[in-house]
Amino acid sequence: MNLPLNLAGLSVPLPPASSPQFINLYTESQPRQALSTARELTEGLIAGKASVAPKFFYDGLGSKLFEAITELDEYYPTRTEAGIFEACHAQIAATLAEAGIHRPCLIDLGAGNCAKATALIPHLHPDQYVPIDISVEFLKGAAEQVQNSFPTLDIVGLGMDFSARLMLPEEVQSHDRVFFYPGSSLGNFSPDEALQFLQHIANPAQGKARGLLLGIDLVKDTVTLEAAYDDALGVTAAFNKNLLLNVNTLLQSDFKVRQWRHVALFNAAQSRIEMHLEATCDLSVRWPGHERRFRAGERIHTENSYKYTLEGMKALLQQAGFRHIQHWTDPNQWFALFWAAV
Ligand code: AVJ
Repeated sequence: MNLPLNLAGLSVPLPPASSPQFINLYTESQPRQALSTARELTEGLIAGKASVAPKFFYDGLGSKLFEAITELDEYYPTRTEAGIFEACHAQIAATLAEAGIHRPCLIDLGAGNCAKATALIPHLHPDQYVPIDISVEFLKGAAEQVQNSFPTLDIVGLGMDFSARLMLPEEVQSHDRVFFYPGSSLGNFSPDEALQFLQHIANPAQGKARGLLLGIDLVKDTVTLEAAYDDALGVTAAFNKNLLLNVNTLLQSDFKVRQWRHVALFNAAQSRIEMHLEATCDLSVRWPGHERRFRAGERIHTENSYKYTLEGMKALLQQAGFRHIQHWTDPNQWFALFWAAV
């Protein structure tokens, strides 16, 4: 907090805050959270078609592996989105100003290393910056870096699993909220779930949002898409397999990483990249109270990453209740940035 200090009637500003506020609402160490996580993982693992939700990629190492993915040649989304921001930040700032939003509260959903917001903050001049991520320790470090770059910015970091429910504490400024959902992370939801999530943000009584700045990956040729999720170096394979190590920690299970193979494919009918882990031999996994056998070739579904068309995303945003929808894209139309007002 940057409150003025009152000395003999003189108001002397304090030096800038050196560390951001941080509120952790996702505490794996708390028995209640640990129990519901164990239930969720068990349910997915004992199902006929086994699955683990993609939020379980992001332990400390997972967040670092994802950061490495964003630097790969094959992984075009991060680079392409950054290019759109660079080319269009003045138009984006003008769009917000036209909507009467001058000092937004920028709420960064799945902020990770906060790199995208760091590039945007000098152009949007937020009053408050609220990075949110499930990877709590990683986010703490990133929020401190942002504070170093912008010493006077009011930052409220939130450790939170917002895929379940987006509930913001009262420390988050309630006026001029702009939700920032970059990187195409909305693509992890099915279109139905995405609609529900967007409806929640667009509902004035719930999100108290003025608008949404959304980055979304677009449908393109299968070769480009599949290469982005199966890179030559094997970083995405490591990112996918690391999920098993995180599950071992959370569930006390005994997955052996070497028994699994990374699979990424574009499911054109559903317009989504799918990632799976495939058993390379007959094997069994044990955790307290359970055992699951896998046949060689059997898979655990770990991620869907839906790809949209410009028209499809515009329709979804309209259906969710947003207005004045605009978008910016790169010359190849590989990625799009949408503005949607409430
Ligand atoms: C963080 C969900 C946007 O789907 O492209 C990257 C995650 N998975 N490589 C994506 C991811 C494999 C990423 N999102």
